[in-house]
Amino acid sequence: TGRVLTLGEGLGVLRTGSVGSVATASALDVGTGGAELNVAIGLARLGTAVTWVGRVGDDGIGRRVLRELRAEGVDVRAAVDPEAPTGLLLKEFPIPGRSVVSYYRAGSAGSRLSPDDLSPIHWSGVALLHVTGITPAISPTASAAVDAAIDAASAAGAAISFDVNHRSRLWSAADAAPVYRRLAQRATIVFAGEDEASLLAPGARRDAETLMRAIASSGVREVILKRGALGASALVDGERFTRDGVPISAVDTVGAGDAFVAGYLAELLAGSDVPGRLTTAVRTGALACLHPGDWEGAPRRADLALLDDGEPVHR
Ligand code: KDG
Repeated sequence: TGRVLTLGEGLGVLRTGSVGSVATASALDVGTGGAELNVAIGLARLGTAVTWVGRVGDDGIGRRVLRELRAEGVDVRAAVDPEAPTGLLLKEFPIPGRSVVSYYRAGSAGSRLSPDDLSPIHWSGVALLHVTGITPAISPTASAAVDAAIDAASAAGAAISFDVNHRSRLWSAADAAPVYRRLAQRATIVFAGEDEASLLAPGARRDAETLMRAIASSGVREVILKRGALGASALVDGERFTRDGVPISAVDTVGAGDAFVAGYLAELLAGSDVPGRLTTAVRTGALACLHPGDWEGAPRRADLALLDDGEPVHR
């Protein structure tokens, strides 16, 4: 075991209550999100000690981000920035099960993350650093913070987990791909969707095995291919594993990948083998799809069994 450390932007999430558009909705639900925040909460719910590092504005949304993280048992190392607002994300559901996200985050407090924000961190207790491809997209200083975190974590002997998380609304694939390749080369564990894997391994044939072997060839020990409803594949120390998805009817898939990562990493740190890690990961990912929020559906350990249990009512 040991602590996970993650860093990134925490956002307010405003979403239509059900199918609808902000153009006509009369009310919006308020929540929070941000890929690394989602992973941190997912881990905390599964019993893994986790620290989140980030910056929020001196505003209600920023206070909400910090409250939610603390309420969920995440250790928070956050700066409150009086000079910039907390960023926002708008989520609309044009048809059932389909989500459309818009960002209001340019110049946000979270994007002012920099290597200085890491100075209070004691790396000795950190077993694993988790970063995503979103943080380098939001600003040059945030990108530098990711590199500085990898430097410090590597020096402390921690494992490095990298989830590509390509966001085409933040930067182009052409700009992003070299950064993703550089981060993947420094990682112990890489998570990618199939399209993202192609960014890491340009020119490789697009079947799972070829993509995973191409990514592993740069020295990555564990490559995990997230395949959404189809489940996941992994290549760990040269050995291939697959796990089918869990059939559910998705309300909102935003955040499912983060819950999947939390499930995988929680099991890794608890000492589970690769099949055990994948079994939990596809379940945490599936359960996260059942809630319209970005992390609220992420399960606690006891909730994992809900997917097997036909009982509609527990009394
Ligand atoms: O993975 C879910 C995230 O995408 C969401 O919570 C918001 O971090 C976010 C982003 O940049 O899209």
